[in-house]
Order: sequence, then structure tokens, then C-alpha cells
Amino acid sequence: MPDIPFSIDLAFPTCIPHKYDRHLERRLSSMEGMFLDTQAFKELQSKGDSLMYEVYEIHRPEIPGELLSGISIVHPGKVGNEFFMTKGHFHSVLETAEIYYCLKGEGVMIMENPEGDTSIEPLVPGKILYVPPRWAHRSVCTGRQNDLVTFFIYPGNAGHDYGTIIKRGFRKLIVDSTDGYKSIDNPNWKTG
Ligand code: PAN
Ligand code: ZN
Repeated sequence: MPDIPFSIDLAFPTCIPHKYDRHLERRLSSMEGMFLDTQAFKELQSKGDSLMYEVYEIHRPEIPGELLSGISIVHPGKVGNEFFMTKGHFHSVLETAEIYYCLKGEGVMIMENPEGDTSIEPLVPGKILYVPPRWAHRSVCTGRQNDLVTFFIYPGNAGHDYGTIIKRGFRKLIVDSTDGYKSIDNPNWKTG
């Protein structure tokens, strides 16, 4: 059957799509080793397996020419001084970009490329963020009470490389500060 155009409504105020193909839930336990303060991680884990973020995927074939999209919701919270965040990844096909559109909440996107450049861009409602090819990306919710909600869209053939980030981490971390948040160098960042 040939493809036909379709549209999807978002439920307000949650921004959850009325129709989606997959709902992913990422909890604290799936993010072991990703936060700097391992003691705080253990303490939080002893209180339960907090829900950190959720993704509602609108699936399409994972081939060039297609676009994959969905809604990402990062919940508010901290592990030690570090805000809740996504795992973050490079695209397996490094030369593929992504666009994020912020619908709700406050946060930042931490980005870096294999050449060692880093970038931290604020996410506030109405902001369109372009993640160029080659840049790993991780969204962080810096709001104290509200979810960070973004719409994302990327090429069908991009794929996800989580392994590089699991091994090395990101060069920059986002931590709490009197000004809202600040970025610091990750003392555990590994080369190679
Ligand atoms: C997004 C992310 C989503 C969840 O769809 O996959 O925000 O983050 P992690 O994949 O890092 O867990 C995207 O960037 N896709 O390419
Ligand atoms: Zn991506």
C-alpha cells in the first residue's frame, strides 16, 4: 500500500501525541555510571527507580529519505548536583543531523563532536535547535518543577551510537548553581 500523508495532534498541556508507535521509559537504573556523583546515585536508587525521561516515537522505516520524529520528555530532578538528562548519543551514521523544537519547560542541549568542539544551547519554549551532523547530543532538564518537552526529527537512516558516550561520557556536565545552572568540565571524561 502506498504511503499517505498523516498528521498527529499533541494533547495539551502534556504534549503527549495522540498517536505514536512506541513509548520508551528511561529510569535511573538504566543510567548507571552516567552521573558524576556515584554516591548520590546510589542514595537516590535506594529510594526507588526514578523515571528520568520518556520518548514517544512516531516510527517510519529506518531508511534514507524517511524522517523519524517524536516527543522527548525529561523530568525534573537531580542526582547530586547534576540535573536529570538523557543518555545522549552520536548518530551511527555520523554525517546525519537532527532538529529539536522546544515545546515546554527549561533545559539545555549538551553537544560535542569527535574533533573536541563542545556547545551548550538553551532550550526554552519556541526555540528551534539544529544539531549538525557529527555532534553527539544530550538534553538536560534544568527546571525545578516542570518537564522539558521537545519535538525531535532526524533522518531515517541515522541510527544511534550510545556506546561511545557510555565509554567516554560527555566533555561537559550541567550542574545546579545559584544562576540556575552552569556547565563544568567532566573530570571523568575519557579519551579514546
Ligand atoms: C532523540 C533521543 C531522545 C532520547 O530521539 O533519542 O531524546 O535520548 P537518548 O536517545 O539519548 O536516550 C534523538 O536524538 N534521536 O536521534
Ligand atoms: Zn539523535
